[in-house]
Amino acid sequence: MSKLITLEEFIIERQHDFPFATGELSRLLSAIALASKVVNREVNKAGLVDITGAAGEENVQGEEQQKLDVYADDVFRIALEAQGEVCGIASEEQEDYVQFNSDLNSDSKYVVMIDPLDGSSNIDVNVSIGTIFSIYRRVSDANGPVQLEDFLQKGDQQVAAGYVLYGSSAMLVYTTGNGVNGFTLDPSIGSFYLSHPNTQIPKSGKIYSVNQGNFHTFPQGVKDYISWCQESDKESNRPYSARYIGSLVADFHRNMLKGGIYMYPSTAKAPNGKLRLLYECNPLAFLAEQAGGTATNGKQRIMELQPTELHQRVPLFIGSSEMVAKAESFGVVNN
Ligand code: AHM
Ligand code: MG
Repeated sequence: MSKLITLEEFIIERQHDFPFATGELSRLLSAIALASKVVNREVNKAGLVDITGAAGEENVQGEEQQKLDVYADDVFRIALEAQGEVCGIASEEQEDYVQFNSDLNSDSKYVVMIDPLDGSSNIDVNVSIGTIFSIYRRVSDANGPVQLEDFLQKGDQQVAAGYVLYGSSAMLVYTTGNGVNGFTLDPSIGSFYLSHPNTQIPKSGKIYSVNQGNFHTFPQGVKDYISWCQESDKESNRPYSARYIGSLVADFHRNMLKGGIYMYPSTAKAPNGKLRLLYECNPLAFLAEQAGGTATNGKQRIMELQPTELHQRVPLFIGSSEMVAKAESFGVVNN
């Protein structure tokens, strides 16, 4: 039997790859892994206990919140605060960022951006959901309170990012800027094991993922690209297959392993697309690029966009580099 490598062993082994390595980032990642196991346990129980269903509140974007969203948000916040390496977090589920005030956190160097449970419309129907996280070094004075500017950094400033996929297996996939590595949870032992070392997105693929129900309100270039994906052409393996789970983490993960493009363009209802730059697009863009793929808003790299607000939305085209370039060539930004 080849040697199994646990996530914790791997994080420590790779610590020296990280430019500011002092063990803090390693501990931070371990706290995220621990919280994700707790959330995974609840996700797995969701069909058994009466935990699913709307919590009766709307989140800051006016969307209905599910109970597990609230639960996951609490679990990650509590784990990150208790662990002490983080001075504040911003969550898709909270209107404003949260500052951690305890002695443990007062001089911490990191802030975390998190979408605690993405794809929440899939909780009730036993379909994969995910957590997405993004880690930055704070830029404000370490002796004062954490500031909005600590959270409004370009994606290029991320020091680590990753996701947890609660699927047929739970997986944690992350990068610290030295490639992408994936770990699969052995639920009987409660450990993540390295299962997808140095993951690379194929340069091209046969899958396009988009909510085609919005077709009529997409920019003309997106419509033209989709029609092109559906045309027959032996040489370029078309028609492509359409695969859309409606859970970004699951769609992204599949495309990363098999090759493909995921798109959430602007629509009539959502002129800037639906997805959030800080909680969803930047972390996945960092992973995509680290795996050899691309992430753009249709004309510019996601990670070079300057955020102006916490819950900013942006169109997203992400996945295999040749496919994203092809989509862009159709002029997929707003008419
Ligand atoms: P959420 O953060 O409210 O769960 O929304 C994000 C999700 C993504 O996971 C998914 O790709 C997309 O929204 C699906 O949206 P739509 O139903 O409009 O296609
Ligand atoms: Mg989300």
